[in-house]
Amino acid sequence: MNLFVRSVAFATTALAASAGAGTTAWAGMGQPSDWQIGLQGAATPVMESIHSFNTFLLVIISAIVLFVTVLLAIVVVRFNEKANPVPSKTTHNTAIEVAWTVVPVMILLAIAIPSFRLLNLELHTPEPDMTVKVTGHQWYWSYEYPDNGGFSFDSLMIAEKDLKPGQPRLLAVDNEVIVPVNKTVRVYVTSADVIHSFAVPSFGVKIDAIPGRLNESWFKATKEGVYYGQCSELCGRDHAFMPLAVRVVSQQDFDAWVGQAKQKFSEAPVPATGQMADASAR
Ligand SMILES: [Cu+2]
Repeated sequence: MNLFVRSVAFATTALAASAGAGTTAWAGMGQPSDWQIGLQGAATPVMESIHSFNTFLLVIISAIVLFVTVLLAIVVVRFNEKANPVPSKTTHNTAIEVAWTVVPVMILLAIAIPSFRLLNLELHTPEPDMTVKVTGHQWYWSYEYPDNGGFSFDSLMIAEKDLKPGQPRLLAVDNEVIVPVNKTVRVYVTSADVIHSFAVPSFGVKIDAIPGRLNESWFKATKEGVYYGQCSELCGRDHAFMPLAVRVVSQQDFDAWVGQAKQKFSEAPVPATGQMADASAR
């Protein structure tokens, strides 16, 4: 019995430790990785908070699982018919009844407080440094930079046969969203046709793109790099083929890109027609 309890304790602790570590050590940054079991790496303060909350919950649920397993083991071993032929007829125990009401309430409170704090962080955009407007289409995204000259462009997935080395399959796009590092970026999200969802796991952002409505979210990327996401609301035939790619660069590189982008995207306004002429490529 002691050995059993000890092995359950060991297994649960190991599971909690490995899954907790998985959120940072094993998970990809900006994209999924092989054998990943945790969340993607955190590139914004919001995602860092999501990581901590996730780890906190994991500790709580591991402790509960351990506790219930131990109780169950005690019941099975000590109170089976052979070990305990004459069962007690006890029906009430005030102390235990108060405890099993109060303790779960305390646990729920301990979860609710950081949970609401996290929701508040996600939902209240701090004073933004710039805005990007994101529009979902069947089946691609378009982006507009109202604070940087108002240019806009479409962003389409690169077909598998056209991928360059290092570009991830089903995630790489022709025109990435470029944003400066350590700047608060407000995203306005809407849709031109059906409901899509703008989601970048490493930023901790997921918000629906709804036709006729303007949703708002924000992120402040603290690490340079490319962060991928996917449409996260089933939107039709090519739902799986409208990835999001956000490249976080230094302010200097961002300014240089804005200069080029203004020219590039104003010269040839891209007609938003069905881009899936090469659907056979996938
Ligand atoms: Cu979709």
